[in-house]
Amino acid sequence: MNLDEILKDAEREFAATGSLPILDQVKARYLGKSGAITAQMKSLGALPVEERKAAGARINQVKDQVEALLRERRDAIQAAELERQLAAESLDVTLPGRGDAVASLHPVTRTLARIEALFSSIGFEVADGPEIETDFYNFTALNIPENHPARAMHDTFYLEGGNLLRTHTSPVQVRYMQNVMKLAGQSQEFHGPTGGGALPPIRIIAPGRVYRCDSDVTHTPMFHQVEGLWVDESISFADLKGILADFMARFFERDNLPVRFRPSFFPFTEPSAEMDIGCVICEGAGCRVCSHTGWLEVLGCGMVHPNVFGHVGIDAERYQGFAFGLGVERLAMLRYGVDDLRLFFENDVRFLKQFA
Ligand code: 2NL
Repeated sequence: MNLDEILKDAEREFAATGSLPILDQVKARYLGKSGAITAQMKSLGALPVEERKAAGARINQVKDQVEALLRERRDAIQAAELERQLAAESLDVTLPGRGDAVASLHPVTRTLARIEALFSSIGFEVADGPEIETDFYNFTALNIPENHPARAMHDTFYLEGGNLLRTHTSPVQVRYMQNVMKLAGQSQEFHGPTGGGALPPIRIIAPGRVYRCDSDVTHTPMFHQVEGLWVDESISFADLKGILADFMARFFERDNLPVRFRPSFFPFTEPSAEMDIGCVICEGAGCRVCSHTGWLEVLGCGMVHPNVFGHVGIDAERYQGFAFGLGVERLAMLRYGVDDLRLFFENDVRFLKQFA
């Protein structure tokens, strides 16, 4: 093959190539170890000495031309690829923005805020504490016996090392009572200047997340609870009834909301009760939500058990108190007419938007 043909072929083949890896393969056919130009170089040795110099110069000239063609083609392919990439990644800066949605509070957050506002308005302080608790604060101090089913592995999330995720917010109230004793100088560990004096009234609610090993249509492993506690020298079950009946009437915005208390049992209160309100969905006529009874169970409550006072060093002969615990998701469902607990945990914006 003569050099002019080699040059023409190279030009044609380069022009027909559209990608860099293929171009490298084509290049090898001319400039590679067994390429056409290389073969020409090797054949020089067979020529008579006087012809070699001119022939060699001619081959080098063509080789330079092929290399120049190659560079040109490589640059063109690179430029085309860059062009393609820029076109694909281009931004249309004239599109309308997407940032005009207004956020809103989650219905559970709103319900918590409503409960806190109502109790704050009658002098309750809002207390909080750790979600990771010890066995003592979550169970022992609350008079929950060693063999109680709530302490079992399948009901409570235990952590390595023996701590656990609190199953109610009562531990916050236990810690609060301990701190009041310490500040009053009456705790066993701390002997302050006021030893022997009266305790200040303890009037708190403890809202927050709680955890139970439970998951089905009506239970989630994390949910929200509000517990409440009022301790003083003459707190009675009548105070409990008045405070809680008034709270429910204000929470549901009903002037004459029927309430009733049924005897119950909790290890941490004695006596204990469940509180029902007249069904706020059917006004007592009977519906699916109240199982056609006209009543809704809304919380558990009772008078603080003397053993609980004993665990925090409060004199149960001198002080009494009532306590209660309620589920926030349940109150939110009743107030907003939500019929499926799982909606609170799916973060579907179409659901959440309705509470803006
Ligand atoms: C429920 C309702 C309840 C309490 C929680 C409480 C807290 C202290 C002392 C005594 Cl520090 N009681 N909390 C009382 C009664 C009911 O929760 O259904 N619990 C399983």
